[in-house]
Amino acid sequence: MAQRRLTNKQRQRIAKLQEDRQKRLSKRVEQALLAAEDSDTRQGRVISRHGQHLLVRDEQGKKHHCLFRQNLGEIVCGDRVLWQSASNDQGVVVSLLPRDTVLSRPDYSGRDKPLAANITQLIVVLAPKPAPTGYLTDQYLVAAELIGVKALITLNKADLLKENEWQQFLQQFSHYQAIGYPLVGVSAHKEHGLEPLLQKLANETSILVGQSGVGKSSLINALIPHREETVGELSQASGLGRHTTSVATLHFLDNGGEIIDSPGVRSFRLGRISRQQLEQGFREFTPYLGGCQSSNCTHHSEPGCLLIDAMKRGDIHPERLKNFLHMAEQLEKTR
Ligand SMILES: Nc1nc2c(ncn2[C@@H]2O[C@H](COP(=O)(O)OP(=O)(O)OP(=O)(O)O)[C@@H](O)[C@H]2O)c(=O)[nH]1
Ligand SMILES: [Mg+2]
Ligand SMILES: [Zn+2]
Repeated sequence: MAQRRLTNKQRQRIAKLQEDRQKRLSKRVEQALLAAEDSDTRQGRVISRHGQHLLVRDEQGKKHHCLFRQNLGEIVCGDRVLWQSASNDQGVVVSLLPRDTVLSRPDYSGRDKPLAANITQLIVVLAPKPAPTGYLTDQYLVAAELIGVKALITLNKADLLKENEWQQFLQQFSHYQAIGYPLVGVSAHKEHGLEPLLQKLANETSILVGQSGVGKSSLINALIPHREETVGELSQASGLGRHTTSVATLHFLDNGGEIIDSPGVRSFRLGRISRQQLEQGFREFTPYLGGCQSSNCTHHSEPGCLLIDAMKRGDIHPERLKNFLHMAEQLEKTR
Protein backbone atom coordinates (compact mmCIF):
# COMPACT_ATOMS: atom_id res chain seq x y z
CA MET A 1 0.00 0.00 0.00
CA ALA A 2 1.35 3.43 -0.92
CA GLN A 3 2.12 5.58 2.10
CA ARG A 4 0.15 8.75 2.36
CA ARG A 5 2.46 11.73 2.13
CA LEU A 6 2.16 14.34 4.79
CA THR A 7 2.15 17.99 3.89
CA ASN A 8 4.73 20.22 5.55
CA LYS A 9 2.02 21.78 7.62
CA GLN A 10 0.83 18.41 8.89
CA ARG A 11 4.36 17.44 9.69
CA GLN A 12 4.93 20.62 11.69
CA ARG A 13 1.71 20.05 13.55
CA ILE A 14 2.73 16.51 14.51
CA ALA A 15 6.16 17.69 15.65
CA LYS A 16 4.53 20.40 17.76
CA LEU A 17 2.12 17.91 19.34
CA GLN A 18 4.99 15.58 20.16
CA GLU A 19 7.00 18.41 21.65
CA ASP A 20 4.06 19.53 23.82
CA ARG A 21 3.50 16.00 24.99
CA GLN A 22 7.17 15.63 25.92
CA LYS A 23 7.06 18.93 27.84
CA ARG A 24 3.97 17.88 29.76
CA LEU A 25 5.59 14.58 30.60
CA SER A 26 8.86 16.18 31.77
CA LYS A 27 6.82 18.54 33.91
CA ARG A 28 5.01 15.62 35.50
CA VAL A 29 8.29 13.84 36.20
CA GLU A 30 9.72 17.02 37.76
CA GLN A 31 6.61 17.54 39.89
CA ALA A 32 6.71 13.94 41.01
CA LEU A 33 10.40 14.33 41.82
CA LEU A 34 9.72 17.39 43.98
CA ALA A 35 7.10 15.46 45.89
CA ALA A 36 9.50 12.55 46.23
CA GLU A 37 12.43 14.56 47.48
CA ASP A 38 12.08 13.81 51.18
CA SER A 39 11.10 10.19 50.82
CA ASP A 40 13.73 7.45 51.01
CA THR A 41 15.40 6.00 47.98
CA ARG A 42 14.60 2.31 47.56
CA GLN A 43 15.68 -0.50 45.28
CA GLY A 44 13.26 -1.95 42.80
CA ARG A 45 12.96 -4.22 39.83
CA VAL A 46 11.36 -3.16 36.56
CA ILE A 47 8.48 -5.50 35.74
CA SER A 48 7.46 -3.81 32.51
CA ARG A 49 7.62 -0.57 30.63
CA HIS A 50 5.05 1.29 28.57
CA GLY A 51 6.65 4.37 27.06
CA GLN A 52 7.69 6.61 29.96
CA HIS A 53 5.78 4.54 32.51
CA LEU A 54 7.37 1.75 34.50
CA LEU A 55 5.88 -0.87 36.76
CA VAL A 56 8.44 -1.37 39.54
CA ARG A 57 8.37 -4.12 42.17
CA ASP A 58 9.79 -3.19 45.57
CA GLU A 59 11.70 -5.57 47.82
CA GLN A 60 8.49 -6.57 49.60
CA GLY A 61 6.91 -7.58 46.32
CA LYS A 62 4.58 -4.58 46.06
CA LYS A 63 4.23 -2.96 42.66
CA HIS A 64 4.40 0.75 41.95
CA HIS A 65 3.80 2.88 38.91
CA CYS A 66 6.84 5.03 38.30
CA LEU A 67 7.94 7.74 35.92
CA PHE A 68 11.54 8.33 34.99
CA ARG A 69 13.71 11.10 33.64
CA GLN A 70 14.66 10.78 29.99
CA ASN A 71 18.32 11.28 30.79
CA LEU A 72 18.42 7.88 32.51
CA GLY A 73 18.39 6.32 29.05
CA GLU A 74 16.47 3.24 28.01
CA ILE A 75 15.08 1.42 31.02
CA VAL A 76 13.72 -2.04 30.28
CA CYS A 77 12.06 -5.04 31.84
CA GLY A 78 14.43 -6.72 34.30
CA ASP A 79 16.36 -3.58 35.15
CA ARG A 80 17.32 -2.85 38.73
CA VAL A 81 16.62 0.73 39.70
CA LEU A 82 16.57 3.14 42.62
CA TRP A 83 13.27 4.90 43.08
CA GLN A 84 11.42 7.19 45.46
CA SER A 85 7.76 7.24 46.18
CA ALA A 86 6.02 10.48 45.30
CA SER A 87 2.55 9.59 46.47
CA ASN A 88 0.76 6.43 47.49
CA ASP A 89 0.45 5.02 44.06
CA GLN A 90 3.19 6.76 42.13
CA GLY A 91 6.96 6.85 42.24
CA VAL A 92 9.92 8.23 40.40
CA VAL A 93 12.91 6.24 39.26
CA VAL A 94 16.04 8.22 40.06
CA SER A 95 18.77 5.91 38.84
CA LEU A 96 19.43 2.84 36.79
CA LEU A 97 21.74 0.29 38.46
CA PRO A 98 24.45 -1.48 36.43
CA ARG A 99 23.25 -4.42 34.35
CA ASP A 100 24.78 -7.89 34.43
CA THR A 101 23.49 -8.68 30.95
CA VAL A 102 21.31 -7.08 28.35
CA LEU A 103 19.55 -8.58 25.36
CA SER A 104 19.18 -6.03 22.60
CA ARG A 105 18.56 -5.74 18.94
CA PRO A 106 19.12 -2.92 16.50
CA ASP A 107 16.21 -0.57 15.82
CA TYR A 108 15.35 0.69 12.34
CA SER A 109 18.24 3.16 12.44
CA GLY A 110 20.74 0.45 13.37
CA ARG A 111 21.18 1.52 17.00
CA ASP A 112 21.10 -1.24 19.62
CA LYS A 113 17.85 -1.11 21.56
CA PRO A 114 17.69 -3.06 24.80
CA LEU A 115 14.81 -5.54 25.13
CA ALA A 116 15.43 -7.00 28.59
CA ALA A 117 18.11 -6.75 31.25
CA ASN A 118 19.78 -8.98 33.82
CA ILE A 119 18.75 -12.24 32.21
CA THR A 120 20.77 -15.40 32.86
CA GLN A 121 19.04 -17.73 30.41
CA LEU A 122 17.37 -17.47 27.03
CA ILE A 123 14.63 -19.91 26.06
CA VAL A 124 13.71 -20.24 22.42
CA VAL A 125 10.11 -21.44 22.20
CA LEU A 126 9.13 -23.44 19.12
CA ALA A 127 5.97 -25.30 18.19
CA PRO A 128 4.71 -27.40 15.28
CA LYS A 129 2.47 -24.41 14.51
CA PRO A 130 3.55 -21.76 13.54
CA ALA A 131 6.26 -23.75 11.78
CA PRO A 132 9.72 -23.15 13.24
CA THR A 133 12.38 -21.27 11.36
CA GLY A 134 15.85 -22.56 12.07
CA TYR A 135 17.38 -19.24 11.11
CA LEU A 136 15.56 -17.34 13.85
CA THR A 137 16.50 -20.01 16.39
CA ASP A 138 20.15 -19.77 15.45
CA GLN A 139 20.12 -15.98 15.62
CA TYR A 140 18.78 -16.16 19.16
CA LEU A 141 21.34 -18.78 20.11
CA VAL A 142 24.15 -16.58 18.76
CA ALA A 143 22.77 -13.66 20.78
CA ALA A 144 22.77 -15.86 23.91
CA GLU A 145 26.40 -16.93 23.32
CA LEU A 146 27.53 -13.35 22.77
CA ILE A 147 25.93 -11.97 25.92
CA GLY A 148 27.13 -15.01 27.85
CA VAL A 149 23.87 -16.53 29.05
CA LYS A 150 22.65 -20.13 28.99
CA ALA A 151 20.20 -21.16 26.31
CA LEU A 152 17.67 -23.92 25.84
CA ILE A 153 14.91 -24.83 23.43
CA THR A 154 11.36 -25.51 24.51
CA LEU A 155 9.10 -27.31 22.06
CA ASN A 156 5.51 -26.46 22.89
CA LYS A 157 2.08 -27.79 21.82
CA ALA A 158 2.90 -31.50 22.21
CA ASP A 159 -0.86 -32.09 22.33
CA LEU A 160 -1.20 -31.10 18.66
CA LEU A 161 0.61 -34.19 17.40
CA LYS A 162 0.29 -37.95 17.82
CA GLU A 163 3.04 -39.50 19.91
CA ASN A 164 5.10 -40.78 16.93
CA GLU A 165 4.74 -37.47 15.08
CA TRP A 166 5.79 -35.63 18.19
CA GLN A 167 8.88 -37.83 18.50
CA GLN A 168 9.73 -37.04 14.86
CA PHE A 169 9.27 -33.35 15.57
CA LEU A 170 11.64 -33.55 18.55
CA GLN A 171 14.11 -35.48 16.44
CA GLN A 172 14.46 -32.54 14.05
CA PHE A 173 16.08 -30.57 16.87
CA SER A 174 18.23 -33.30 18.40
CA HIS A 175 21.38 -31.77 16.93
CA TYR A 176 20.90 -28.83 19.28
CA GLN A 177 20.88 -31.18 22.24
CA ALA A 178 24.09 -32.73 20.89
CA ILE A 179 25.87 -29.37 21.13
CA GLY A 180 24.63 -28.70 24.63
CA TYR A 181 21.34 -26.84 24.22
CA PRO A 182 18.79 -28.80 26.24
CA LEU A 183 15.47 -29.59 24.55
CA VAL A 184 12.33 -29.64 26.66
CA GLY A 185 9.05 -30.84 25.17
CA VAL A 186 5.91 -29.39 26.74
CA SER A 187 2.27 -28.60 26.24
CA ALA A 188 0.97 -25.44 27.83
CA HIS A 189 -2.57 -26.68 27.28
CA LYS A 190 -2.21 -30.19 28.72
CA GLU A 191 0.33 -28.97 31.27
CA HIS A 192 2.59 -31.74 30.05
CA GLY A 193 6.32 -31.59 30.76
CA LEU A 194 6.15 -28.55 33.00
CA GLU A 195 8.12 -30.17 35.83
CA PRO A 196 11.36 -30.60 33.81
CA LEU A 197 10.95 -27.06 32.51
CA LEU A 198 10.41 -25.70 36.04
CA GLN A 199 13.65 -27.34 37.11
CA LYS A 200 15.53 -25.47 34.41
CA LEU A 201 13.93 -22.21 35.50
CA ALA A 202 14.83 -22.43 39.19
CA ASN A 203 17.09 -19.58 40.34
CA GLU A 204 17.53 -18.20 36.82
CA THR A 205 16.15 -15.13 35.13
CA SER A 206 14.91 -16.57 31.87
CA ILE A 207 13.42 -14.85 28.87
CA LEU A 208 10.99 -16.63 26.56
CA VAL A 209 11.56 -15.63 22.94
CA GLY A 210 10.23 -16.77 19.60
CA GLN A 211 7.64 -16.24 16.92
CA SER A 212 4.23 -14.89 17.72
CA GLY A 213 1.75 -17.65 18.54
CA VAL A 214 4.16 -20.38 19.70
CA GLY A 215 2.67 -20.15 23.20
CA LYS A 216 5.08 -18.10 25.31
CA SER A 217 2.33 -16.39 27.32
CA SER A 218 0.35 -19.63 27.56
CA LEU A 219 3.42 -21.30 29.06
CA ILE A 220 3.70 -18.56 31.67
CA ASN A 221 0.03 -18.99 32.52
CA ALA A 222 0.55 -22.74 32.90
CA LEU A 223 3.68 -22.28 35.03
CA ILE A 224 2.12 -19.63 37.28
CA PRO A 225 -1.62 -20.41 37.34
CA HIS A 226 -2.44 -18.11 40.23
CA ARG A 227 -0.33 -15.16 39.22
CA GLU A 228 -1.66 -11.66 39.55
CA GLU A 229 -2.46 -9.92 36.33
CA THR A 230 0.37 -7.51 35.58
CA VAL A 231 -0.16 -6.74 31.95
CA GLY A 232 -3.53 -5.08 32.33
CA GLU A 233 -2.27 -3.01 35.24
CA LEU A 234 -0.36 -0.68 32.98
CA SER A 235 -2.40 -0.57 29.84
CA GLN A 236 -5.98 -1.58 29.82
CA ALA A 237 -6.55 -4.14 27.11
CA SER A 238 -6.39 -2.55 23.69
CA GLY A 239 -9.97 -3.57 23.08
CA LEU A 240 -8.95 -5.45 19.98
CA GLY A 241 -9.56 -8.78 21.63
CA ARG A 242 -6.12 -10.03 20.72
CA HIS A 243 -3.88 -11.76 23.17
CA THR A 244 -0.63 -11.04 21.48
CA THR A 245 1.92 -9.72 23.94
CA SER A 246 2.98 -6.11 23.39
CA VAL A 247 5.65 -5.53 26.03
CA ALA A 248 8.17 -7.67 27.89
CA THR A 249 6.96 -8.53 31.40
CA LEU A 250 8.76 -10.12 34.33
CA HIS A 251 7.03 -12.83 36.39
CA PHE A 252 8.09 -14.61 39.56
CA LEU A 253 8.05 -18.36 40.16
CA ASP A 254 7.82 -20.08 43.54
CA ASN A 255 11.14 -21.85 43.00
CA GLY A 256 13.14 -18.63 42.96
CA GLY A 257 13.07 -18.42 39.19
CA GLU A 258 12.13 -15.31 37.29
CA ILE A 259 10.67 -15.49 33.82
CA ILE A 260 10.18 -12.79 31.21
CA ASP A 261 7.44 -13.03 28.61
CA SER A 262 8.35 -11.14 25.45
CA PRO A 263 6.43 -10.03 22.39
CA GLY A 264 6.64 -12.45 19.47
CA VAL A 265 8.86 -11.56 16.56
CA ARG A 266 9.01 -12.42 12.91
CA SER A 267 12.71 -11.83 12.72
CA PHE A 268 15.57 -10.95 14.97
CA ARG A 269 18.65 -9.06 13.94
CA LEU A 270 22.02 -9.24 15.53
CA GLY A 271 23.68 -5.91 16.29
CA ARG A 272 26.97 -4.79 14.78
CA ILE A 273 29.22 -7.70 15.55
CA SER A 274 32.44 -8.77 13.94
CA ARG A 275 32.83 -11.87 11.84
CA GLN A 276 34.94 -13.34 14.60
CA GLN A 277 32.21 -12.73 17.15
CA LEU A 278 29.72 -14.40 14.84
CA GLU A 279 31.97 -17.46 14.59
CA GLN A 280 32.11 -17.60 18.36
CA GLY A 281 28.33 -17.48 18.47
CA PHE A 282 28.25 -21.01 17.03
CA ARG A 283 29.58 -22.99 19.96
CA GLU A 284 30.27 -26.21 18.03
CA PHE A 285 32.66 -24.29 15.73
CA THR A 286 35.05 -23.51 18.59
CA PRO A 287 37.47 -26.45 18.18
CA TYR A 288 38.02 -25.57 14.53
CA LEU A 289 38.34 -21.78 14.64
CA GLY A 290 41.67 -20.49 13.38
CA GLY A 291 42.59 -23.89 11.93
CA CYS A 292 41.41 -23.55 8.33
CA GLN A 293 44.07 -23.65 5.61
CA SER A 294 43.37 -20.09 4.57
CA SER A 295 43.90 -17.70 7.46
CA ASN A 296 40.90 -15.61 6.46
CA CYS A 297 38.72 -18.53 5.43
CA THR A 298 35.06 -17.62 4.96
CA HIS A 299 34.06 -21.31 5.39
CA HIS A 300 32.13 -21.06 2.17
CA SER A 301 33.93 -23.36 -0.24
CA GLU A 302 37.64 -22.98 0.41
CA PRO A 303 39.84 -26.09 0.32
CA GLY A 304 41.16 -27.06 3.72
CA CYS A 305 38.20 -25.51 5.57
CA LEU A 306 37.87 -27.32 8.88
CA LEU A 307 34.21 -26.35 9.28
CA ILE A 308 33.29 -27.81 5.90
CA ASP A 309 35.27 -30.95 6.72
CA ALA A 310 33.50 -31.24 10.06
CA MET A 311 30.14 -30.84 8.32
CA LYS A 312 31.04 -33.60 5.87
CA ARG A 313 31.95 -35.88 8.76
CA GLY A 314 28.62 -35.09 10.41
CA ASP A 315 30.16 -33.17 13.31
CA ILE A 316 28.55 -29.88 12.31
CA HIS A 317 24.91 -29.83 11.22
CA PRO A 318 24.59 -28.55 7.61
CA GLU A 319 21.71 -26.25 8.59
CA ARG A 320 23.87 -24.55 11.24
CA LEU A 321 26.72 -23.91 8.78
CA LYS A 322 24.22 -22.64 6.22
CA ASN A 323 22.69 -20.26 8.76
CA PHE A 324 26.14 -19.08 9.78
CA LEU A 325 27.01 -18.26 6.16
CA HIS A 326 23.76 -16.38 5.72
CA MET A 327 24.31 -14.38 8.91
CA ALA A 328 27.87 -13.57 7.81
CA GLU A 329 26.50 -12.31 4.50
CA GLN A 330 23.94 -10.13 6.30
CA LEU A 331 26.68 -8.66 8.49
CA GLU A 332 28.69 -7.72 5.41
CA LYS A 333 25.67 -5.93 3.99
CA THR A 334 25.17 -3.74 7.06
CA ARG A 335 28.81 -2.77 7.36
N1 LIG B 1 -2.88 -26.84 21.18
C1 LIG B 1 -2.14 -25.99 21.87
N2 LIG B 1 -2.29 -24.67 21.67
C2 LIG B 1 -1.54 -23.83 22.40
C3 LIG B 1 -0.57 -24.28 23.34
N3 LIG B 1 0.03 -23.21 23.88
C4 LIG B 1 -0.53 -22.12 23.31
N4 LIG B 1 -1.47 -22.48 22.42
C5 LIG B 1 -2.33 -21.59 21.62
O1 LIG B 1 -1.52 -20.86 20.71
C6 LIG B 1 -2.03 -19.53 20.56
C7 LIG B 1 -0.95 -18.51 20.86
O2 LIG B 1 -0.59 -18.61 22.21
P1 LIG B 1 0.13 -17.42 23.00
O3 LIG B 1 0.48 -17.95 24.34
O4 LIG B 1 -0.66 -16.18 22.94
O5 LIG B 1 1.45 -17.24 22.09
P2 LIG B 1 2.61 -16.20 22.29
O6 LIG B 1 3.88 -16.91 21.93
O7 LIG B 1 2.56 -15.58 23.63
O8 LIG B 1 2.29 -15.12 21.15
P3 LIG B 1 2.75 -13.55 21.12
O9 LIG B 1 2.38 -12.94 22.41
O10 LIG B 1 1.99 -12.99 19.97
O11 LIG B 1 4.22 -13.57 20.87
C8 LIG B 1 -3.23 -19.42 21.48
O12 LIG B 1 -4.40 -19.63 20.74
C9 LIG B 1 -3.02 -20.54 22.48
O13 LIG B 1 -4.21 -21.04 23.02
C10 LIG B 1 -0.44 -25.70 23.51
O14 LIG B 1 0.35 -26.20 24.30
N5 LIG B 1 -1.24 -26.48 22.74
MG1 LIG C 1 2.41 -13.64 24.24
ZN1 LIG D 1 36.95 -22.43 6.97
